[in-house]
Amino acid sequence: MHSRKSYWLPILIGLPLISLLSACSGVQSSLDPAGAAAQLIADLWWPTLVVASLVTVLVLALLLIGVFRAFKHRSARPLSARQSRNLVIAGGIILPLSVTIPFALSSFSIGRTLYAPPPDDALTIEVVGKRWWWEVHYLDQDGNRIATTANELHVPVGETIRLLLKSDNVIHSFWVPNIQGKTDMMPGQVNVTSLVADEPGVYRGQCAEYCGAQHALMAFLFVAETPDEFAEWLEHQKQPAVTLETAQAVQGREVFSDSGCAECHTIRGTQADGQEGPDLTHLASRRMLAAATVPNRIGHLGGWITDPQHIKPESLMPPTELTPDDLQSLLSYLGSLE
Ligand code: HEC
Ligand SMILES: [Cu+2]
Repeated sequence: MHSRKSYWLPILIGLPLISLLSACSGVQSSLDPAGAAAQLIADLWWPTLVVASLVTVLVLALLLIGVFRAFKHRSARPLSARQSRNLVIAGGIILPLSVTIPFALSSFSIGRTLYAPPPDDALTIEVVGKRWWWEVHYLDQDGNRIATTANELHVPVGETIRLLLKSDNVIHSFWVPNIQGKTDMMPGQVNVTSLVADEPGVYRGQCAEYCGAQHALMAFLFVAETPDEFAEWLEHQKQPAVTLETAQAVQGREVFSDSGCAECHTIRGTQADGQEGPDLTHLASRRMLAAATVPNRIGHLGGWITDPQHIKPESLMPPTELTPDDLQSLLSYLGSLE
């Protein structure tokens, strides 16, 4: 018959193990690499984990042996001066150096690879850290902005991408754990980095430098797709907003310009040219709203417009009071911006 004890032991060991392992995969995990840089980082991380664990076990074992001996043989003779010295040289100098030097060297060499300058003709994307969202510009070979979007970065797989990282406010940090390491976004400075996505997929990027109230909800989606899909997407993003087909959408465009939205938001191809908030020209083509905080569905969109402070307290978008009719038209307009 099983005793209570034999039943609990597997649970006690198994549960933490399962929760530990679940951190090894997913759309925001540096242990589930889908890009060359993330692969290098993971390749360094695993040996570090193994060696650091062994060192911890070794140190704790020595400590326990010492404590045990001290209690058991109170009268035991202390080590001779020579033995003590050898112990310090071996355990205090040789062992730590032989562990840390190889790691320092490989970390340095990986760092050099990670921050190697991208090729001159690489596709260039400018990302600006905002409070608390991401402005994204695609540049042509001459550095002109050809398409602007927000909170969703698309890249073709297998191609080296040059990123120009900026901020016009506080320090943010650009990080897509599955693809690359963190790079800070500093006001008054352009940090250049590069990345390659190896596998198509949708990953989650996260601001990695505390930047104020909504830092935790400053995320974005990183969409790696085939070169054909990417070219099609970019071509579409370059276009101005679609022509409106329903009377309700036309009415919604009026609501948009009469309710102050246009002062903060740009919709290319219309009068709206505000700069404070995300470009909404192709809002309906995005998967999420408000820096990957809520899914881009009509209910969430309505909730966001009437009360953004509920979804992201202290966010820089004010609430807007609208009649139900106006809200419906506005939602129908925004929903048409594919
Ligand atoms: C004072 C400036 C301001 C005004 C006015 C304003 N917004 Fe915004 N809006 C913002 C900012 C800033 C954000 C980004 C908030 C965040 O994610 O933290 C935003 C985000 C959004 C988003 C999410 C976009 C995305 O890519 O996720 C939508 C949609 C939106 N606003 C629609 C509207 C509509 C519709 C109105 C008018 C009823 C409006 N906004 C009025 C500043 C403004
Ligand atoms: Cu930030």
